Amino acid sequence: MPTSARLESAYHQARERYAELGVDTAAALQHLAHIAISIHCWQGDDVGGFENPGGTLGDGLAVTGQYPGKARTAPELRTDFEQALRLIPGRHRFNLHASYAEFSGSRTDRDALGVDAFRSWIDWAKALGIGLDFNQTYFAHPKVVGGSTLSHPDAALRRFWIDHGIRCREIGAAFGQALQSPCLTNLWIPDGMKDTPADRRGPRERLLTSLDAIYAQRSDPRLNVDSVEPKLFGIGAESYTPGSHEFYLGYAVSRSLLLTLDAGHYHPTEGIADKISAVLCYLPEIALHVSRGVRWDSDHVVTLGDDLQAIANEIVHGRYLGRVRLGLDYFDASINRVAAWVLGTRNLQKALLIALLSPIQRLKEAELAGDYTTRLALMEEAKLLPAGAVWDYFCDTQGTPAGHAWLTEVQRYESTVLARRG
Ligand code: RNT
Ligand code: ZN
Repeated sequence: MPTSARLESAYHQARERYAELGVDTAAALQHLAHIAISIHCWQGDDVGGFENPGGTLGDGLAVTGQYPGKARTAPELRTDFEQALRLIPGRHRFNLHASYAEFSGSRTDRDALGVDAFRSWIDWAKALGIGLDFNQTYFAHPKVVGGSTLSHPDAALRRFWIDHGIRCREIGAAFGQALQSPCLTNLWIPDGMKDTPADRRGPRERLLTSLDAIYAQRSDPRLNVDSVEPKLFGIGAESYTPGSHEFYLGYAVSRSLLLTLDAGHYHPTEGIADKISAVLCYLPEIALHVSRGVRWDSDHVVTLGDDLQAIANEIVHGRYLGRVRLGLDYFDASINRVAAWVLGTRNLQKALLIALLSPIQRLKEAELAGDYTTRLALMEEAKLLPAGAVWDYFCDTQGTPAGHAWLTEVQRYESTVLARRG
């Protein structure tokens, strides 16, 4: 039997099995096909960027691994991402950082960045028919002083970074305009203290004032939407970060911004899944950085595990799909980087599919009736339902490889393209 026919017959069996539980697989696939994930540029080159070739990362971020073939230039990164896209079903977005600016001739520092440094990215995204998202870059720069940017005691230094934030929001709006798709411009800063601070208030109040200067001008939400990303701790900032969860939650609610929940930014056993329905009581929309911390905020490639499934379940079962902007945030330099993109994105899609295929109506009914036995029994039964057959069928009908066939494509790309890089 040809592969497609085999996948289709497995799908038909699965469809019947799900129908017995009141689950409509066709509706699930229809939903899944429309979920766009914002895929991060920085997995492709170990968060290097192109603004300052050979620069070091630091400032709270660390990438480990020496896998050969990383993208050394923006054109290489684009080609690699195009290869990843061919192996990921659906239509997605690309999430750039300001440090991925490309200069032809004179360079501008981050406080004076303009959309011209991103023209090639825009033209490329337009040709691919995808939207762009954006991130302000407050790391890997000499003006990160003593680990601080927007909360630094020096007003001139803060001003530099405020101007960076303003420029990035303008660039985000230009992306939105050029691509006819609103850009999410995210802000994360590395500011913090390695050891117990004497003053927790000062940096927070300075950060608040800096943020108010960055966000003084409202964006047209049809072009650009803004989000702020909290973090509890970081490398070299183990004891204190001014931009903690409470700080930014209050900021986002009071200033009508989005909040970005990053799965690696909390205590090691604290997931973000349970935060979604809480925060969405107060904010119309949030953004996610789906990531995987192993013992710390290590940004491992996202795998299909309990934490990821809990996030997907909350979004889907809470009917929040239209209010959560899904993005990925991880960087592993120890494996093929195109594979890392494909793996993490497909895993998030699989988790969303499993959530869409869950017999949630029956589960909610059992819960409302106080029948927690049925709730638990059905939840456990659902774990072995044939979601894999539905996923394979989805990949196939979307014109992307089903099962692990994508890996052969990555290996071919590695030997013909990546292995030739110095
Ligand atoms: C850092 C934040 C931030 C970065 C990217 C590169 O802990 O998660 O989102 O990972 O901006
Ligand atoms: Zn993040």
